[in-house]
Amino acid sequence: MSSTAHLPLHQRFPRDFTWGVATSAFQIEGAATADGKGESIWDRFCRQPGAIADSSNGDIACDHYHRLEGDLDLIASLGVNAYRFSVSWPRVQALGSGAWNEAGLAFYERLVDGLLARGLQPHLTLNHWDLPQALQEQGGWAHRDTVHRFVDYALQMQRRLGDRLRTLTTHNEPWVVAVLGHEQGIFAPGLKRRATAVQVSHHLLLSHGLALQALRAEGAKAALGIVLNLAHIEPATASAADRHAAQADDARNRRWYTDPLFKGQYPEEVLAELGADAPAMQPGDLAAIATPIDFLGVNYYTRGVSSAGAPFDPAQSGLPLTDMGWEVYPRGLTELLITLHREYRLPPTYITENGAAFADAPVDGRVHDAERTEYIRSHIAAVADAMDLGVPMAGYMVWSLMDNFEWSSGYAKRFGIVHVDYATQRRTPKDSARWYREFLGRCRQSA
Ligand code: IFM
Repeated sequence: MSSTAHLPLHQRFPRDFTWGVATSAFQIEGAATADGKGESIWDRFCRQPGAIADSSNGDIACDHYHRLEGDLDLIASLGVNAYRFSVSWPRVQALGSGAWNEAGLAFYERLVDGLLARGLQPHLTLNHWDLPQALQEQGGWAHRDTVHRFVDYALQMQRRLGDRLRTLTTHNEPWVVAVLGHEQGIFAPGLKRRATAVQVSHHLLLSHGLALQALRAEGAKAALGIVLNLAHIEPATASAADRHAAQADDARNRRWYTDPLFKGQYPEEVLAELGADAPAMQPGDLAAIATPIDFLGVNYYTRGVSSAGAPFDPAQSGLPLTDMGWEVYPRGLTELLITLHREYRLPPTYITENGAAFADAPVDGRVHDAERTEYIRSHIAAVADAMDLGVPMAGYMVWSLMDNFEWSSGYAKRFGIVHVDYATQRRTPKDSARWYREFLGRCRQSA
């Protein structure tokens, strides 16, 4: 392995590297009740008083559902070769079981065909959190039957689109669904019980594994995988207590997902800590979860800092912070990838999300988001550093194509490289989009 650190950044990536932008259905589509779409748990959660910072919802969002062609042109204009999006399950199957909604399926057919017509690889995610509300009424992800409903949904999407997808991801960020949605209650469905969250995490992983088996049995053509939100976790100080806290946090938040996926077992120390809250499992569950993946998707935004004492305050670290209050820490991405590769020998790995929220607004038709540009540039360099050290990186995708509904933060946090004026739905590429396009142009020329 040789270092490429002396080369200009655009010369550090292979010709076939995937470069993209990412979104998710609920965050951009709007059209919440159009053409037979059913209610999702996020539609319902947004209506709970106090759930969303600006009391907004996804009813209109970026109105992407009605602006598909223009948005596809916008993506193509960025010079990327890939687009990561998710399917709204209740748009294609209103109740999460039973009848399929032809209008919803047709929308995603147009999306995928529109990408291919523009020379863009489609990267589809099945579950980016908007579970049909009807399934929630029956227990949602805490209920084992939802696992089988999800497998049916995965097969239906493969039958309709599987021959045209580059990758098919089962779940986006199962930790968020389990912990924020079912333990902390700050995301849909807003439950606050640790045992439920743990059971949910198990069912998400199980449905991932069983879906992969079913998809392969039907001749999957797309590469199959899962997307995890992962942080490189460091101790606040070198003290033994802080180092122990970091190891424990790493086990709870990262290895709880990566160990079963790659090794077929949950971390013993977390099972011991959970005691009676450990998940109910059936024989064969862990083997199903460990069904080999074709790729891993990693969503990386910042590091984690663990302390045995008072919680670490990012504002005191001296590092730049994004609008989310998250430290800008690109080296953590390299460290994380190296740790994962050392522990599990990674399959081809994509950075499926990376980006930053900053408050920005157009001035004379331009948005000068130098901080976001530097964030993206420095994290792309961190990916190149990981490749130098042997990590099999396959692609990088910016979160996000455009400003959108940032869950419980509503529309106040802007992650896009394209600015959205929600009053007019006008899209304005920010300086970061211009930089990305120029950078990708240089990559193409030197490859
Ligand atoms: O907007 C989210 C996305 O839906 C999942 N990953 C993190 C992003 C920023 O918070």
